[in-house]
Amino acid sequence: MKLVIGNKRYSSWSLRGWLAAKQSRLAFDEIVIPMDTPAFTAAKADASLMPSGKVPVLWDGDTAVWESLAIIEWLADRTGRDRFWPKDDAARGLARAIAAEMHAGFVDLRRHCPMNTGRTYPSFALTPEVERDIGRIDALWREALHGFGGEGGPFLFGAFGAADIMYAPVVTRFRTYDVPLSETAEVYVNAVLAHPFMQEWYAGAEAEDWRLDRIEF
Ligand SMILES: N[C@@H](CCC(=O)N[C@@H](CS)C(=O)NCC(=O)O)C(=O)O
Repeated sequence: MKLVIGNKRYSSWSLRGWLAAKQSRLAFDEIVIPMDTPAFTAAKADASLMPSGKVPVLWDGDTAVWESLAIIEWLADRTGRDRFWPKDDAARGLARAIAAEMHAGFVDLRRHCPMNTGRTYPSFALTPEVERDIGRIDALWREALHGFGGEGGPFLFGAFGAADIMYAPVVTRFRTYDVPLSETAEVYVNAVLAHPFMQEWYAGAEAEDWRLDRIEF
């Protein structure tokens, strides 16, 4: 398999695809194409690399799978649902719902607080719309963590899985933008940032020397 992604410092959707590939435990090659470069523009026009013009894209042989949730589902089909989703029906229903809500929503948070793994902005001024997104995410996390988190791990549904993968870039944003959270959510943020896959991603981001002025404000 190969996974086409953007900059590790900035590409939040790429992080989701990459975490899904890591979580599958299947071997994959990583193709990093820095965004806002002629190489990225060329790749966007190349259907043999980026059929939707966006990253991430997972190539499994000749099959391309884009959209982070679709990549998770493809890999869950390949490796077994339990690696990604909770076994319990009620937990899995909630996990799927909150993963889908992340995929489709939280536009204000995503727009105003772009992912940047290399920076922190202490006391960042949040708009009311962004605060609404944050409040909703904090409540969803608490619902998952209080309902099912005791099953064996510090992640949303016990063990690290699809819901954590979908929210991992939000976790980085909460740290970058110094977002005040509930105690439960703060503990969860620390657990995700300490996960070995996240540490590996941060190290990769740190090693990059591409910088985008539109994000480094
Ligand atoms: N809904 C898509 C979002 C993919 C996406 O927006 N990727 C961004 C990078 S984080 C991208 O490729 N942007 C480049 C562009 O739109 O030109 C997913 O779940 O993967």
